[in-house]
Amino acid sequence: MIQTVKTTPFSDQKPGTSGLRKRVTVYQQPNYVENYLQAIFDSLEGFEGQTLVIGGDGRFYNDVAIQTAIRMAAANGFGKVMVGQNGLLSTPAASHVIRHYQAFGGLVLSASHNPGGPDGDFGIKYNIGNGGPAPEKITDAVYDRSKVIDSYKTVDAPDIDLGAIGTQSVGDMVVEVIDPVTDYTALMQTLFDFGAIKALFAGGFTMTFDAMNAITGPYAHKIFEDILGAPKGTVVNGTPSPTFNNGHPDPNLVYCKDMFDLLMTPEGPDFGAASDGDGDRNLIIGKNRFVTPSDSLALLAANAHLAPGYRDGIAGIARSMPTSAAADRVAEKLGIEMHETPTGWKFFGNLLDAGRVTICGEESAGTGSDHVREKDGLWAVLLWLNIVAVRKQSVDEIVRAHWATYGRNYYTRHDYEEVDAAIAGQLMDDVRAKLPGLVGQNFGEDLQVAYADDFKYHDPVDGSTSAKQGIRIGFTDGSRIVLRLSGTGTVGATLRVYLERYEAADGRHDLDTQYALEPLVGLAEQLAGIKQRTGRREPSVIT
Ligand code: G16
Repeated sequence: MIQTVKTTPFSDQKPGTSGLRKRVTVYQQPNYVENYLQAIFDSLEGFEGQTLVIGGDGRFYNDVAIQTAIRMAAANGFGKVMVGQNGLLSTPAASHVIRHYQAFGGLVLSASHNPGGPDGDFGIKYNIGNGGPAPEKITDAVYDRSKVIDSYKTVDAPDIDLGAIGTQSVGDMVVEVIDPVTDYTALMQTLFDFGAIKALFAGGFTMTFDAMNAITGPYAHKIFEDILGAPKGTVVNGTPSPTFNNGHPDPNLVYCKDMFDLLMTPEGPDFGAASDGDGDRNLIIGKNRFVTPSDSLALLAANAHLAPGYRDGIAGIARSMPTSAAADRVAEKLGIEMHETPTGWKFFGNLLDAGRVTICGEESAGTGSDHVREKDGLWAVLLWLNIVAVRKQSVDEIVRAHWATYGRNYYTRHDYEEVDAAIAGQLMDDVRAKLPGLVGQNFGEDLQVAYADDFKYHDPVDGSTSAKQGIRIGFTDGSRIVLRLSGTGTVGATLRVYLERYEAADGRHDLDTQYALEPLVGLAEQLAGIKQRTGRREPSVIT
């Protein structure tokens, strides 16, 4: 029954920041999915008879790839596949299911916040037994294998009925279709004070949650409306659609502008939130107050003890390098470990497993904790609600009080998307070449370069190193310019410019962010010549 099918390698199956993301049309090439899956299985050892979790965000091509993955898992010797009903599992829920059922690993089928549909993006990511994205040691092996692969294994079996909860079989392998929401919801109930949040809603607190026609809809309806008692209609765009209803499921101020505008009006709700395609990112907006992801990380870390799951405090905090240093100040005050890692949730895994950090976060709208090994959009929303319920203050009041204690890190990211890859690479090389000469130089009245380097990470747990993780130019006053190329884009290169300026606790906290960062924007342009090289007059996206 097991078939070995001949194939020829593709040269472009190098996993990026988070798995292999490509246009759907690339994935639709004959054997493209099969090659990549076989390259993953060939890079793993010891899964004979073990369980593989499979889930996705419901985007176009999920159904096809899932059936292929099930047949190949059976042919490669897995004992069992657990798959979410209709192929659905949010990324954090998949991470939880892997951990909860002690699976060998899992396949997460998603391109996250990238658009879906026949002309959109698709992705496959392998997660290891701790529930987190495979570390570079594995993703490098997968890429190496993909370059020489000459056959894959599958079985001749009909499709599984993904709609039917319960057990079926493919060859000798058991396939269990599970409800995607149940286990995750139970986990959230162990972490947060659902009674306090319920009382908050019962007292008239209003919220709008935008599931962006993506995976969090079923989870959000269940948790916010059914369990916590928020009125029906609190969750909008709550039905997952293969094309995300032709939307762009990225919870930022560009794609959630209507929500932002609503929250800035007196008639708007008290709280607005959104999550992305696969449910791991979050957007938090209070009435009259957008909370930047970097600030959100710092605030959640500073207040986590107000939620039952973190009552005893947190062991440490980790943030990706481009994320602002706001969380560092919290860690310093709490006297706990602080880690700066490269971009990519996979780099937090070792620190979480070793118990050295409890809360992690990134400027790219991801926050999470040691409850799973992925960032978790709904977790962040629930922790915010828990904090608001206990402190009995608005989001705006909580944010201002935080700045008054720790100071404010003004922060923005300017993205230049779909830039010619060669031009972007040259730009980075040229800035890199300037770095040694920058230290000690003064720019304008108060910007003196304290350090300038290409970030290299030394993992304190397993001793591995990851070089060339982004250019950092730091100034003596705590300001920073960071430049790096995205590892999640699917066309050309995306240049990200991250800008940060620190204003002390007794300083000015009410400036417009773009205004506050104007000198640094100008300096980044002066050093990198972005406009002239790319021909762009302005960034594609400002977050
Ligand atoms: C992924 C990674 C994150 C990263 C983000 C952006 O998130 O898990 O760690 O911050 O991509 O990466 P880049 O700047 O390389 O595009 P997601 O939500 O896309 O899975």
